[in-house]
Amino acid sequence: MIPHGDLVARLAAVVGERHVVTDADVTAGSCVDWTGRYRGATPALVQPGSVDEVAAVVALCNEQRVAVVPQGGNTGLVGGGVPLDGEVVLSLRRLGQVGPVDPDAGQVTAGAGATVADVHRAAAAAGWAYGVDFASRDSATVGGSIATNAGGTRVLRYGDTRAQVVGVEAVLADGSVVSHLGGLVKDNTGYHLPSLLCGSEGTLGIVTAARLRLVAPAAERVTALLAFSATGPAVRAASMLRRSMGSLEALELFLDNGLGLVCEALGLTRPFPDRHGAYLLVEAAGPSDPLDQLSEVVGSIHDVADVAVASDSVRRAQLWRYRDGLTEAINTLGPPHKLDVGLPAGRLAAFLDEVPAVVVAVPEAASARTWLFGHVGDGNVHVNVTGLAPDDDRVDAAVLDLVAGMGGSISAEHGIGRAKRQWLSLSRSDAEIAAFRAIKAALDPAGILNPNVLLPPIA
Ligand code: 2HG
Ligand code: ZN
Repeated sequence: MIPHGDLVARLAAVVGERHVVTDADVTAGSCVDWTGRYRGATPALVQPGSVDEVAAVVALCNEQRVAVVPQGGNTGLVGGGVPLDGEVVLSLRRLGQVGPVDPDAGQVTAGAGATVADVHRAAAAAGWAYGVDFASRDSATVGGSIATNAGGTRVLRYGDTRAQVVGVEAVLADGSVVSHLGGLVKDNTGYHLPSLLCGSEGTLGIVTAARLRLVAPAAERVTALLAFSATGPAVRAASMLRRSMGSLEALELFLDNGLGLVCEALGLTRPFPDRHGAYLLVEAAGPSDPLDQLSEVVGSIHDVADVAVASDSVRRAQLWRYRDGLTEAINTLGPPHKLDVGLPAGRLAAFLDEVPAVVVAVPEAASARTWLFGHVGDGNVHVNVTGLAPDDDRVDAAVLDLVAGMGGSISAEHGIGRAKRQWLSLSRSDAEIAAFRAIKAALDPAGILNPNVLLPPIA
């Protein structure tokens, strides 16, 4: 292994001395994930300012067999973007360029370090919209959202990040650059590298820019919070809303304990005088006001216990705060165990009802607290458990077993990262994992690109 000082000097020769940070006090924020559950250390945080510099850094690390963790806004939730094994951290934040928007195609090319909010702003300024949105939009980057194939609240309407990526520019492990940013919608010329890189968690290449498709902006938007006595009626109503309203853009579920926690942690007033078992946050958007249609559909759902409706942006944002504040509010209780899972629609209500009992049945978890919420329109539940030791993964195992037993996925949208790699076989067959390993070996033979995530270690 190259001596530390030599590596730092050679990295500095590529990106400039001030863009190689070795002071542990300064790198500390890049070495711990957003939840505080995953914490490591790095010999160097490298901040290249161009694709050529990224390529030169990666080529150097490949030659010297130095492992690299790419990092964007560091908002990942599965320990996949922090140096848990002393890797070099390669920050893409300086590649933050966006635009110009191509007004004819409705596309924009964005650098990996641009935030998702930057893309929203650029799209809106040109009369378009970006189809992916989630609460960490102001920090999460385009590169990170592609590496994790981020989902969020609008997958229901526009699909996940993969569905927005028309082309990518990426640096491969040997330092070569693949770039296909022309933006052709139909282009059947071989393997689709954007699909491969979306969700690859930095293990196959480092995305440096992407060509993103934009969508038509909605002139009118309405948000409603519906209260139900329990999860069953809420899940049934979600399915009915999907069937009845083509303008549906978001369909989010949370339970009463989560609502109470958000109100307490963020100082919000409860939305309804009474407490209810489950809540659905519904948003519809389109060229004409969806309020009448939403009111009619909600009026036909017999077991809605209470409703709050908002059309103006201030009141809509207040309703969203009850949902978007959950992650932040849960973190006030200490590092949570986060299990982002996907269930077949028909098993969703049963899963939501069974999880809390499965958690407290685990040894030493009797006083753990379970918080359930998520994108119910996509069958995506965020199981958060607090009150557990960060490295005690018995609850994780029990919940993921339950998910797999119900035919679900152990990761709906956050990825596998470090958190779930030991359970990959619950969702993927031996043959699939062997194919993953073959792809990894072909593209990164020295194993330097985020080598400790996604694939389980070979025993
Ligand atoms: C969300 O939907 C994010 O808010 C975070 O995916 C989920 O905190 C979580 O578990
Ligand atoms: Zn989510």
